[in-house]
Formats: sequence, C-alpha cells, structure tokens
Amino acid sequence: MKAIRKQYIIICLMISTLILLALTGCSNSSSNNNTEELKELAKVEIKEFEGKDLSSILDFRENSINGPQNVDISKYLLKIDGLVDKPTSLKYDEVLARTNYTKLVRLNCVEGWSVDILWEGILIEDLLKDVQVQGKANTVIFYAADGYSTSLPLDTILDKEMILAYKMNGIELPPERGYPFQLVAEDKLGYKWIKWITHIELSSDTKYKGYWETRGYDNEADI
Ligand SMILES: Nc1nc2c(c(=O)[nH]1)N[C@H]1C(S)=C(S)[C@@H](COP(=O)(O)O)O[C@H]1N2
Ligand SMILES: [Mo]
Repeated sequence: MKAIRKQYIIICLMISTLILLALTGCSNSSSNNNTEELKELAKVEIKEFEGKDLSSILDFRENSINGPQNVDISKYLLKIDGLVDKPTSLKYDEVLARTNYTKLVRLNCVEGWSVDILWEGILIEDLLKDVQVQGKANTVIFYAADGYSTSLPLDTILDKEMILAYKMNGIELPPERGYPFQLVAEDKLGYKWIKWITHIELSSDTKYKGYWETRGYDNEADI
C-alpha cells in the first residue's frame, strides 16, 4: 500500500510539474505575440492630427524621374559640404540622433494634387550648425540618389524651419516616398521636396538650377 501511495504522489508531482511548464510556456509565447502586435501597431498610419484629417501615404502619385530608389542604409552617408568649415558625412543613425520635430505640412505638386502629411524629422539648421556654414554661403543645393537635384536660399530654409523628414504619418518613409530622407520644403511646390537625399552642398550660386528648374519650372517655386 505504501509503495502504491508513493508512486501515486510521484505521478501527481510529475503531472503538476508538466502543467506548470505548459503554463509558463503559454505565458511566454503569449507575451511574444504581444510584442509582435505592438510592432505591428507602430506601423499603422496616423490618420488625424490635432483635429485635422491627414492624407494617406497612398495618396501620393509616383512620378519620380527614375522611379523609386532602394537606398542601402548600411552603406548610406549624408554628405554635407561646400562653403562650410567642417564638411562631414553622417550615417543614418547619426542624422536621427538630432532633436526630432513633427509638423503637419501640405505638399502641392504642379500636376494639381496635394497631400496633408504629418512629417517627422530633424531641423536642417541643426545639421548646418555642426558644419559651420561660411558667411558667403546663401544657397543650399540638395542632391539625391536618383540624380535629381534642387536648391533653396539658405534664408528660406532657416526662416521656414525646414526639416529633413524620415517619417510620414508615423511611418518610416517607404522607398517610393524617399527613404531615408525627404526635404519638407514648406510653402514650396512639390519639385523642391527632394527625396532620397544623399548630399547637401552650401553654395553662393543663387542661380543654381535643379532638375525641373533647368526644364523650365520656376526657381522660386512659391505656391
Ligand atoms: N529625388 C527625387 N525627388 C523628388 C522627385 C524626383 O523625381 N526625384 N520628384 C519631385 C516631385 S515633382 C514631387 S511632386 C514630389 C512628390 O513626388 P512623389 O509623389 O513621387 O513622392 O517629390 C519630388 N522629389
Ligand atoms: Mo511634382
């Protein structure tokens, strides 16, 4: 009888251990699921900001000169040079390490469509502080991975507190929208909103003309 009871107790212990193991296993896997769900949630597009409806990332028309670019972020460098005392090349994370700003700004394309997007990015002024812009610089020329370029007066960039966006509506810029960086050229027509930016050059050439500007579009590009 005693031997049977001992066996009975041992079997009971084994069963409860198994149940415990199964339970902790379950709770582990369910917490894993939770973190996956959270990651998914972060990808959901923001649809409204301070009571205003936003356009969707899908409302843009893709009409880039050479189609969407796929920038390899492990090799990516943002070069900042020209009329500066300390030219530099920054990795993606080094750019993002600056203070982040959020702005609701409308992009107007000359083709007659527009989008209201919540942009998130870093102030160009912050990047320029680090390279020490020389007094004779008055123009900023931007170059992109697809061979596109455009320019803006330095004062315009500073006055309008223009940002280099890496997120739109809470989502990292997708490749077709200019990953890793698009210029939020507030109050300027779409062709100043250069995507896939790789190089920022400080210049004194107020007459510089970018891709669409050399093809007849106004260099001021005011809306
Ligand atoms: N590098 C690059 N940036 C670019 C362009 C381009 O062809 N190449 N097109 C411009 C134009 S004309 C507009 S309207 C805006 C938005 O274009 P999208 O809808 O193709 O993103 O991106 C601008 N930035
Ligand atoms: Mo455009």
